[in-house]
This record gives sequence, C-alpha cells and structure tokens, in this order.
Amino acid sequence: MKGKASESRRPTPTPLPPNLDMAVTGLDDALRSRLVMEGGAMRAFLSASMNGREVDFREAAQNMNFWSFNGTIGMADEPLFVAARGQAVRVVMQNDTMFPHAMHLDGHHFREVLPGGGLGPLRDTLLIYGDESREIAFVAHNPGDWVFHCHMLTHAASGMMTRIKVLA
Ligand SMILES: [Cu+2]
Repeated sequence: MKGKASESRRPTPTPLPPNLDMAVTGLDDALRSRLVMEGGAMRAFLSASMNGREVDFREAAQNMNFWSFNGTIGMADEPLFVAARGQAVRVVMQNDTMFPHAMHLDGHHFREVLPGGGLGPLRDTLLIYGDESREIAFVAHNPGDWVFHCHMLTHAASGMMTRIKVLA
C-alpha cells in the first residue's frame, strides 16, 4: 500500500544551468593589481594620505584612522583599477599588518589563485592573516563602482576601504 507521502513526492529538480559570469578564465592576459594593507597597533605606518594630505600615524590615529590601502586612508580619489567589462583581473592582497583582515569585494565573486596555480572555491570574502599575501582572480562582468574593503567594519570605517571600477 502506498502512503500519501510517496504519492505526493515530486521528481528530482533539474540542475540550474551553469552561471557563466562565475567562470574565471583568461588569467594569462589578466589585468594585474596589488593592494598593500598597512597600519594597526604594533606596526603603525610611517605615513599615509588622509583627505588628500600626508599624515603620520599619530595624526591619523587622533582622527580615528588606523589603516591604509596602498598608502591611502579611506576611499581614494581614484579606483584601485579600472577594468573593461569581461576582462579577467588578478589582485594580490598583501597584508603588511599584524592582524587578519577579511577582504570583501562587492559586485563580484572571485576565486583564490592557489600557490600551485589552481583556483580555490568561489567566494566574496577572503581572510588574510598578518604577513600573508594572497591572490584572487575574477572576470569583471558587472559594470559599476564596487567597494573593496575589509569586512571587519571598524577596520573599514578607520581606513580599509577602496573601490574598483568596471566599465559598462
Ligand atoms: Cu581588517
């Protein structure tokens, strides 16, 4: 005798089609960028640009700023890079601080370029420990200005913030 539960069982759903926007290809011709993180307690930066002016760590800290990306505190005037739509991008993230940072990119997912040359799983955030350098890759498929920041929001609010631009 068949029960009602088995009669109402639905067929297995068919898998979703592959999402081509998530494919990471073209790495040999990729645009290459580097993001150097500095600052924080125990290894303060010597100087960084704050609101268009070069300041030392003491002055930055008095303004509640403790971190820099590529020598700039907070959102820079220029994006970290400008990518054409569909262009592959590789970004080395170099953590020259003593602290881990959870680097998060808006608007795209990425894969880590592993030391052996393979690609890691699809992510939008990657935790990078102090003195670590990790590389990510993605295809810039999503036009716009996208914030690229540490996901520890006190870090983002005190300097760890930049953006990328993808042309339409
Ligand atoms: Cu952080």
